[in-house]
Amino acid sequence: MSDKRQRARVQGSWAKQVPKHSGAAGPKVAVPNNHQPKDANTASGSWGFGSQQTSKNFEFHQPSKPIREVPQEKVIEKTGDYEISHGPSGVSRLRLLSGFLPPEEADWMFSKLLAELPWSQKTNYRQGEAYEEPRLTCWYGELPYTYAHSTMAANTQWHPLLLTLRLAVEQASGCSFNSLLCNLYRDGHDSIGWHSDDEASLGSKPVIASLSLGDTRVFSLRKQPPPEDNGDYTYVERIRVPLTHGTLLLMEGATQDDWQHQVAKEYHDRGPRINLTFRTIYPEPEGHRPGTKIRFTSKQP
Ligand SMILES: O=C(O)CCC(=O)C(=O)O
Repeated sequence: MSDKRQRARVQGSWAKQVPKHSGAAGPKVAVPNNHQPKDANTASGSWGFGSQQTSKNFEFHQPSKPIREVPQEKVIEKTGDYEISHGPSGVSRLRLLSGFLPPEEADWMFSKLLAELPWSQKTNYRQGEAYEEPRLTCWYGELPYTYAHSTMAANTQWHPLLLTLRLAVEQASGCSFNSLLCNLYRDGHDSIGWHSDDEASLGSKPVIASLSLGDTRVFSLRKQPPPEDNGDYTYVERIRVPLTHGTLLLMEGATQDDWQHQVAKEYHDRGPRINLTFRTIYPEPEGHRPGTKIRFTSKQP
């Protein structure tokens, strides 16, 4: 290759050839000898091109906004009580009871509920557009349940196994529940998007008891961003809780005010999973639009 072609072409003229090992670290720039930085504190970047020479100094300015770090996601997988935040609405608490159901019991309960519950796919609405939820559900209680602009009629005749499980969950949690949302994730492609269980019909600071059967899925939580972040979740705290066969998870206190949760899709093999979320539903006041959120987030697919 000719000497000329080996040189870099810069701004319409051929720059001087740079020695291969200049010794300095970092990206190399052709700096003529008579334009070396004068002082170590000034990052001086100058390029001279024959007769048209320019000189520019680059100074370091402290960024006006503090540098924010994305907090590392926490993992909760051991049985215990976890205060996951304090404020702005009070204490948010998770209580995890791994192995709440012994595996052999959880096995036959899973098979029975899979075969005998009236599973169906609900149609929700977002901005007037209908979409099918990516999972199957059924709803038990005295009252219908409205979210995502569609209402689930209540199955008032509880399956006997669900009554047994409700009693066990009430004894463990010290709370009573009048309703149950059953979710069936047929495989890893079924999911539930980011949302809070904060419909007005659930009352203030609801306790939600979530019992998992079948394959493990990751239950994720993310903190609501402060108002000044305008709905940007980049810097919020995150927690992941792998929910295994027979595990009971209680969400208490301000968890539905200050956090959102989801079960994301997974793209490796996942078997079916049933999740039973026991709740208490209150009648909506007269003239109140069913499904109204306390905070204006909406249950996603
Ligand atoms: O499947 C789960 O663990 C979560 C279900 C859930 O978030 C819900 O029913 O609101």
